[in-house]
Amino acid sequence: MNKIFKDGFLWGGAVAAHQLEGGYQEGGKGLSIADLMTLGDKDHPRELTDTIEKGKYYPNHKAIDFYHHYPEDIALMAEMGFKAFRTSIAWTRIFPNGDETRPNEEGLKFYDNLFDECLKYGIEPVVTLSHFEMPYHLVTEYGGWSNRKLIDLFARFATVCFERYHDKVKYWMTFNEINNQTNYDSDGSVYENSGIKFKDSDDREQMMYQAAHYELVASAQAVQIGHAIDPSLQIGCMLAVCPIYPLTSKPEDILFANRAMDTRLYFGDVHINGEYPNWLTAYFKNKNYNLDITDNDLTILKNGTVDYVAFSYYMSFAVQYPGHMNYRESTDLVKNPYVEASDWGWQIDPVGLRYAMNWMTTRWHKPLFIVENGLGAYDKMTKEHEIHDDYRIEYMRNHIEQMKKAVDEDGVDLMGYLPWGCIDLVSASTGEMKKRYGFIYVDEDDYGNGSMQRYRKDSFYWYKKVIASNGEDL
Ligand code: P53
Repeated sequence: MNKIFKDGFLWGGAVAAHQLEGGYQEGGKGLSIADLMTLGDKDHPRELTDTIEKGKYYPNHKAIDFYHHYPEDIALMAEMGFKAFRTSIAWTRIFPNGDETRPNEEGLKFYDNLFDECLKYGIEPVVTLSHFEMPYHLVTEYGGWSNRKLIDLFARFATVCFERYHDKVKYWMTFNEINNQTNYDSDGSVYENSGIKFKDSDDREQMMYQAAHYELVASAQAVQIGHAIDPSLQIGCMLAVCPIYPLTSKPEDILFANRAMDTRLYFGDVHINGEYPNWLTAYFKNKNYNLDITDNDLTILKNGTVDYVAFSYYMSFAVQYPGHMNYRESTDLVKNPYVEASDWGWQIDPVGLRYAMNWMTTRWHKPLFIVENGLGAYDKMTKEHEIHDDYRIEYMRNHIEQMKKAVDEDGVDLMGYLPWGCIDLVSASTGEMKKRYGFIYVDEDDYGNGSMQRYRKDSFYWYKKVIASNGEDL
């Protein structure tokens, strides 16, 4: 038995409400931003429509119908030996419009049942409060997170969740991949994080920093609320970690790569240190950004620092100095000649995981929790209902090996490993079903056709063995 990973290491998997539940109008659920995103693909971004338009397909409406299948699905995860299962609470099941004063009991009940189902098998639920699915009403009536009022509405939602579930859920995260919106030129990323739809005249970068500030304050407030309700709760932040390398050893490339990484991960600095880093304060000043950041906000940030750092890891990036220090993700990334990429162009880099874990440990001195990792790939089911996904096994094996080195040789404090989309689900970036991550195959195509039957992939049996041996048998 491997002794590298500590006792109680949280092996399991991760999903998000809007990408698997379906039942988008059941149990009193309100319309979320994810319910208004059409199907796209790797060359065509998902459309963000204002209403549900006839003739367009919205994959999150049905997703994999986890809303009705969850007992069967959790049983399969238990069969793999899961110790933990990460999901999110759909804000719209609890507050359908987001600004009601009283929560929707039917929505609360659904998550009671789901968490009980996990606990029945000794599976620890790990819960994200906000994972790309705020109520759409908050977009139309408030302008999403460009509005300070969202801080209080989020606090109300967080309070209800902590009060209701604190006996069942110990591990929490506030905002999923809060730093994805660093790429403010991507309509989808800012919409998913902040519920903002830009007009042509908008200063996208400034608006992103303002929205992120309100979210960081809301997060810090939620940490304080959660700890007041139950001091034993572990509340983390959640970052999309894509380390950024300099393409060459040219000093300007190194300097710029550092700045790019600081830009993507300053969110972590605020979550963990409770204050903005100097370079960013200087940057706001030099850009003449007049952000609404009050003294009271700064106090809240200081008093609401997180207990651990949860992160996703899929890929690394590379940059070359573009002649200025203002990192712009939509234009500044270059291809790294040393790594391969997935069919969706995500650069596969297991060593980058070890690099990132070292970077974060040195910088933040907090326990780390890998709450997403995996390979989105096309799977084929044979006539015998088998799925030979050796490419996925190889991807994970290589990443777990680097994880071991980080813990064993570098002394990283790692809480667990929860690979993404442990059951096939709707892709966040493209809306496709065929970009699959699961150990469990769901017989459903991009348009929701199929038997919806679940099947064990080869990786299912492999991962079961990995968990049983605590990471020894890869
Ligand atoms: P999909 C971009 C870069 C890294 C992670 O992504 C990202 C994204 C946005 O898609 O998202 C996370 O489904 C996210 C999940 C998402 C998963 O990675 O686009 O937290 O919701 O499904 C994989 O292949």
